[in-house]
Amino acid sequence: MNLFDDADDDLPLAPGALKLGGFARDIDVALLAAVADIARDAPFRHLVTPGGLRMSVAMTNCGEAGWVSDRTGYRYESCDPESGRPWPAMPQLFRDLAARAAARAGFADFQPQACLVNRYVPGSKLSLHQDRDERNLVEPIVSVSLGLPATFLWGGATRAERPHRLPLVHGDVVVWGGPSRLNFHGIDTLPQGAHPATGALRYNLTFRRVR
Ligand code: MD3
Ligand code: FE
Repeated sequence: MNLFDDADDDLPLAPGALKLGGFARDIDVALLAAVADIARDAPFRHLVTPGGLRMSVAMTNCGEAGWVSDRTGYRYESCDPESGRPWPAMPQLFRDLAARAAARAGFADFQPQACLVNRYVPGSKLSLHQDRDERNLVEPIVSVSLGLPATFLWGGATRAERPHRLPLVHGDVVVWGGPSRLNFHGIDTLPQGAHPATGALRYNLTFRRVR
């Protein structure tokens, strides 16, 4: 008997938004190996916000476009500004996972263009924000959590709404589409911890159509 079984259920969060508990757990080793490959080509870096603050989350990308931030703003770029080369190709394993998850949430034929890879250490956080740098707001965003558990902060359509708190653990996948696509959201300060697959790290992959 598994008393924690409900963590692996499909959990509707809002119209168009569905948590698939543990959906990526059985391919975790391959996903993490692919992240390591990507980071060899396009190393994790701490981007600077337009306001001049260094982000505590380290980021890299793969796919035909990658999200970047600097003093001039936020945008998607087809080349890594650090190397001047195209971002690493998106692994087929990533494409297949994103498409399978999206399909299960009712979004057929999802073909992500960009994968932003976030890396958290204990103490890192992602302040409440909206994802609105994508020209395509019809397709969902698919997110995959690996490593240390985190508390996802899920706000409403305005910054004023106090966010709900949702635990995200290793292998969880969430498909964010429909009316909640523009909701404010973030990740609370990551607690100390150690995970068998990642040590003292949390990774999050987000798959997007951006153009
Ligand atoms: C809800 N990443 O990269 S993933 C981000 O865990 C980001 O690193 C968080 O927010 C992370 O922009 C959360 C879940 C997520 C991603 C995008 C969303 C939830 C979302 C866009 C709209 C609504
Ligand atoms: Fe976001």
